[in-house]
Amino acid sequence: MKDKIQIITSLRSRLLEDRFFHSLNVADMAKELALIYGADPEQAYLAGLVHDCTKNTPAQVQLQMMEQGGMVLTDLERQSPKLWHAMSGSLFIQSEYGIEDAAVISAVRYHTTGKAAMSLLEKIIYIADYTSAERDYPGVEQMRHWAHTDLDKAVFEGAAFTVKKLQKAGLPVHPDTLAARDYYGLQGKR
Ligand code: DGI
Ligand code: FE
Ligand code: FE
Repeated sequence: MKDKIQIITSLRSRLLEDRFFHSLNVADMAKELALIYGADPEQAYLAGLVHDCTKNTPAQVQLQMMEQGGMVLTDLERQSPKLWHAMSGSLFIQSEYGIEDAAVISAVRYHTTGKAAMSLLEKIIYIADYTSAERDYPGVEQMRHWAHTDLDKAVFEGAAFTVKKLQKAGLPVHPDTLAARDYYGLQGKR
């Protein structure tokens, strides 16, 4: 596996400047959340660091990576290029960075949509992405509060926010995104 310095050097050249700094901030937030919720802080930092590694990779190249990796896209996925970097990224970190940790691979894979019944690391990366230092959407402070006090509530609010935003924009909502909202919405009602 490439070490942290090699990975950071690679990301600096692969990503646009803002995206590179976003990645460092998500890594920091992921580590912070790992320390609160009892996950491995180094594992969380690594997953946060690489989560958007193919975000600035041309669509055609990402399609090639997914085909080569044997990923078969649904019609909805094919029509939603914004979802591709999570899938292609989960392959890229294995082939280019030598990351074999299945928990890290899955956290990258599901960081955009979320899904029902996520692992602790999957939830940490999903929420670190919403609450990293440079995020400044209305409501981010409330989201940071939930992130630090009730991770499942934060996942529900994040997923519900994304579903609303997509519906308003007339974009198709991935079944995993809906499943994340519904699963964590019910969690809160137990
Ligand atoms: O990569 P980031 O910008 O840091 O964040 P992200 O990986 O959560 O990607 C956010 C983008 O993905 C945003 O433009 C909305 C889009 N997205 C998230 N869930 C869905 C989705 N797009 C579609 N079509 N369907 C989804 O369920
Ligand atoms: Fe992303
Ligand atoms: Fe991100």
